[in-house]
Amino acid sequence: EGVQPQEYTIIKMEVVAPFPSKLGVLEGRKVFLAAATLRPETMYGQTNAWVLPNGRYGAFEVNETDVFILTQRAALNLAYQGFSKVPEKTSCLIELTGYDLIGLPLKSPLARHQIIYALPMLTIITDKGTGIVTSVPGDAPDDYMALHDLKSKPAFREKYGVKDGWVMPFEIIPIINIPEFGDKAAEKVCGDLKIKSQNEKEKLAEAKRLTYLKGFTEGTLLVGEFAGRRVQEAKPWIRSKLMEAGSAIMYSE
Ligand code: A2H
Repeated sequence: EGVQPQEYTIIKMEVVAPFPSKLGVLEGRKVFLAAATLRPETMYGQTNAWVLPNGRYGAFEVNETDVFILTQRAALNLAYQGFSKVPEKTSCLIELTGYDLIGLPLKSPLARHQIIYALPMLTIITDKGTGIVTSVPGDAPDDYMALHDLKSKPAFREKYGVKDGWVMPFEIIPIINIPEFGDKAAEKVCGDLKIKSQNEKEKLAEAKRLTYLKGFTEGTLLVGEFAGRRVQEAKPWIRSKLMEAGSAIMYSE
């Protein structure tokens, strides 16, 4: 845990019915994978969600209507921030693992594709955020490499039961221009640093450092309602719009 509180936007990625049998008890409810992000302005570039295959998740009632899938730890934090059916307690309908979530079809706010899929990422940390991550491979080096691993390694897809149709149709979406790195900053920086897979943690930390600051201070949006605007300017606007639409909430830890 850091000393400074981290302010995340939780993006509500709706699970599209009919649900698989593992999620059968949730049928008829509004169920969301709850993804924690620091970059709500990048949601135009979503290609999938990430889950940790061996991660332990649960489906929690956050109010009268909505069910969030996330870690128990995040559910308890949310309960103390006003997001639980039972004040200051979690209300878990069913325990799940990441394996149960792989392949779920999702409808995510601002995403270009009608449906995107939950896919395995091996570097998710379960004691940070919600344990669910939304994937923006144009801008996030971790997302770019994890999607690259799935696309380029059939054996990796097979190992986790990932169907080609959940991965192959989803190309990188250019959403932000950074003068030094172009329109697909993550691809450019991962290439420059010769990163080979999602497991190269030190190189990826460097790639994140290079893109994250420059993206915020020098980036310009290429798509959506705020195309042509600076990232710095558009970020709070897009976050507010997502919250007003009921597609996102704020979460801190
Ligand atoms: B970011 P910080 Cl486009 N494990 O969202 C691993 N990574 C996680 C996570 C977890 N449990 N929870 C959140 N994250 C990711 C978008 C994005 C992000 C872009 C560019 C950079 C970026 C799309 N993925 O993060 O350690 C989420 O990915 C660069 C740091 O709390 C979240 O924001 O600082 C970010 O890491 C939170 O990281």
